[in-house]
Amino acid sequence: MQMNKLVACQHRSKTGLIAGVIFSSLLLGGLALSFNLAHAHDFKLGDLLIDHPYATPSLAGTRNGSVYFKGLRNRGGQADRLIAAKSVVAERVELHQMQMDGTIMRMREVPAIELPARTEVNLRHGGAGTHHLMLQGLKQPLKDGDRFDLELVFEKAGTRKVNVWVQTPRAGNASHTHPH
Ligand SMILES: [Cu+2]
Repeated sequence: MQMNKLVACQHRSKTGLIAGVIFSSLLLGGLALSFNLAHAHDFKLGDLLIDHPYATPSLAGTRNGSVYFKGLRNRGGQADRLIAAKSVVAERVELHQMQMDGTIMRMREVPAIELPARTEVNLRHGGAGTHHLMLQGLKQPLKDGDRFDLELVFEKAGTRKVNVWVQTPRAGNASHTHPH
């Protein structure tokens, strides 16, 4: 619809043609941008790439939630550490690690998540040894489709605000217990 109007105006005059070309570029640029935003979701901070932060919808009756990442990549030659996080949606955000305790999977709070040089750390949900961020005291339940800001504090790289997408994980090992 809009494209047709632009094409029509391009035939009117030389000025119209130039304006039309500029408007077309802007329009196409806008389309390309929204396409990228819909499909890619990552944040950069120095050598760090924070890939797709996501949270799972709240379980009924709980006031905590977990934030995961597709990955946290350190592309630099120097190790860094994630040392803290905070968000307005929760009273407190803790760094957690899953650990096997006999046959039971438990999680414990850790002071930092190590990001060795030239390494990608897996922070997806599930699995012994994996990390996640724990939202404690959620002000309201997280619902599928919600988005919220989260501030990540790295020891060397500094602070980066990222946007977390609330989504139901695809079929797989989505469940781990949160005995808080
Ligand atoms: Cu946890």
